[in-house]
Amino acid sequence: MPIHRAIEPGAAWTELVVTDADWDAASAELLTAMLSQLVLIRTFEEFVLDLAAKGLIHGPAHSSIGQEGGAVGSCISLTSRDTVNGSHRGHHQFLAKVLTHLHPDGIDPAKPVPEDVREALLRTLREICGLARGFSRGRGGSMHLRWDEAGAIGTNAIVGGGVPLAAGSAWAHKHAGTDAVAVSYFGDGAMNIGSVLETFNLAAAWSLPLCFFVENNQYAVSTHIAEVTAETRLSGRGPGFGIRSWKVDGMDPLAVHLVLQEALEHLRAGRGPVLVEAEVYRYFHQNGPFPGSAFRYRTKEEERQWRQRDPLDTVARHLVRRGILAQEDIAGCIQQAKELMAELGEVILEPKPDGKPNEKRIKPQEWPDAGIVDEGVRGDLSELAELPFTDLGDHAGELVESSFIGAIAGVLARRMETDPRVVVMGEDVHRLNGGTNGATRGLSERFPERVLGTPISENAFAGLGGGLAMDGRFRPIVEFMYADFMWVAADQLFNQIGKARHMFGGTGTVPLVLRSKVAMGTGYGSQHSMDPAGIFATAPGWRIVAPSTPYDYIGLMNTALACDDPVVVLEHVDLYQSRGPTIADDYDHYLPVGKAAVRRRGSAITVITYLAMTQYVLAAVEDVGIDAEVIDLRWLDRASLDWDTIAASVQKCNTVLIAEQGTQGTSYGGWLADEIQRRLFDWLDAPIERVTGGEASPSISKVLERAAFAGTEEVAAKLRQMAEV
Ligand SMILES: Cc1ncc(C[n+]2csc(CCOP(=O)(O)OP(=O)(O)O)c2C)c(N)n1
Ligand SMILES: [Mg+2]
Repeated sequence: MPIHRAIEPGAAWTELVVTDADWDAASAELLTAMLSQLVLIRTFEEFVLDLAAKGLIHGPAHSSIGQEGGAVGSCISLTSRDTVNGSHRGHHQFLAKVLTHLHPDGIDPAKPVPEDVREALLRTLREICGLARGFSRGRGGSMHLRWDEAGAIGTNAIVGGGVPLAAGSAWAHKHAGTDAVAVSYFGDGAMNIGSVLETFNLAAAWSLPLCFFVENNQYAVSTHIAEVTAETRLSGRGPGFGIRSWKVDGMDPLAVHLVLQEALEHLRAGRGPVLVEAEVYRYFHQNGPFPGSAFRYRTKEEERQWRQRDPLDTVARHLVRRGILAQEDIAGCIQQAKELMAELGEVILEPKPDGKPNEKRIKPQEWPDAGIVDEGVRGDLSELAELPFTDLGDHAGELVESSFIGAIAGVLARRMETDPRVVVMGEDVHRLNGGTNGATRGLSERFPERVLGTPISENAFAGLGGGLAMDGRFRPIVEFMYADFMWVAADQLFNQIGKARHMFGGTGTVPLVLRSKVAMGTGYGSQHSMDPAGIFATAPGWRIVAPSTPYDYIGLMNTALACDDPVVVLEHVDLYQSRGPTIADDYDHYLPVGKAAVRRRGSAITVITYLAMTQYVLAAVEDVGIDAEVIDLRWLDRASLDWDTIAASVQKCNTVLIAEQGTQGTSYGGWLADEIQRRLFDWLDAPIERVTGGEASPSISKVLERAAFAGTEEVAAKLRQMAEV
């Protein structure tokens, strides 16, 4: 008979329960500060729900009424340097962080509401209503609240989507040598999404000062927690990842505060992440002014029972019991908050012309100017203004032949040497003599703290890189072993990193470089062979560079690293072993944004291409013996395309071929063809032609793989066909 030995998890998992003695021991200042915050947040949200009921909130109004105890109890002991982010239900956490930032010693409930609090509430209200003077100029609204100065680094509409970003903030706190911490708030529903669990693991592996704070309100929209997980005690997830975990009554702000005291001690001492599960209850449905029971997924009786545990009432009761405040003081404090919200409403609302009595509308002058709709998808590049841009022909120095892979390792090493903010991360980048291709050769020996071998968790480490970039103290370079993995990390790349600058109203920068390898032709098959350019080009926010020579790699990487936008640097395995002229011992030159290279002058056909296809196009042109002009784009995104070079060439040749290797479906050239014919139709003598791979993603079989993508032969055939017409 085998025997079973019980195994204890390495990290503790406990429930903290407060006693009356704890309530007696709590300072009057703490309890009055809690009361002020609870009243302001509750009253603010009641006002928002009132606006929603009147149809004055465009989009969802996810109220947290009932759940304020978790937010106030946890934020009240954070400093302004500590950071918090949250999810779609984040008004309470955002406001608790903002109020603590403005008044770390507490707001006196007996005094008039301070002017800076009034201003912050108005700005928050404006943001929730989508108005020009909101924190993000009305672009983010209720689900994207950010005020960096207060350490509120952004709420998120993707369930669990903000959690990897918070890990980036925590990494920055730790490696900047501070004892600041990050807190990431999310719901019970988020506990089952990969990016959250990936981040548990990553944060624990790297011992980051990150508090995972789950508000377990038992429901995700109308789905009860017991329907979607077998272990409903969510703090039990922590010990499996080696994370110290607590369960606490989140309806009790003092209990949450006491847990946070313990958690903060753990975090600030550098002992790694913590998980706090706060049991809370939202009084209303997912969204809007009706209770959940109105939608039949829970009962009125259940709601009544939870309301008896109301956090505001609890704090008020103890304040009165201890003789710190009288019942009238509390009523006065609530009344004052109501009057304040009514006043703030007057600032943004006016009677609706021809409306019913008391019917209101947003004052027209409060709305943003529709003309700014596309402003700030990327930055204005002013950060590059002082850079000395040069191209190969501008150098007087000696030219030497260098390998492409050597150029990558060389420029990365040089930047890490000159810029302590540069951090490299990815799978195996720290081993194998420079990762799987040698691109990071020698870096981990020289910069062990800044070359990070990651777990296989693309969402977590791409998101961590994103959070690090948004924090601003570091310049992350994230490596994806294969470009296809962008689908694995799609939320972080496209919903978070790509959209952040615009969505938050241009209030921050996202200086992230993503190195992404195109491995077409290596026999790695359908899931390791894509060219991601077409996807990045059609998603907002990214800049894309596609270097085809070692010199260009150095110049483009340097510019990408200096740029405050996220930039994907495409690398193609066919180029790694190629060689080309570079400047001897010079890794400090920069290529300008938006400058293509004309690799061959000609007048018959303009061929537009990029990355490894450039060499195949040049070979095809020689084969066919046609006088084509070959443009190597270098910069592929909508904002950085070199329209001067393209237009001059089209005006000369009047015929265009766009050549790329990858599949038709995710092709880069489709939208470019559309754009060229819109801009330059009068100069075109024939429809724009394109060469792409087939519909299927390349197979493993060498024959089928070669048939799936385009190369010299396909370009040559197309050029012959075009020449015949
Ligand atoms: C990835 C993703 N899936 C689904 C949704 C739609 N959605 C928004 S909130 C929500 C429920 C989230 O529940 P929970 O995490 O428990 O937070 P709570 O609303 O209870 O605060 C869902 C399904 C989303 N925004 N993101
Ligand atoms: Mg929930």
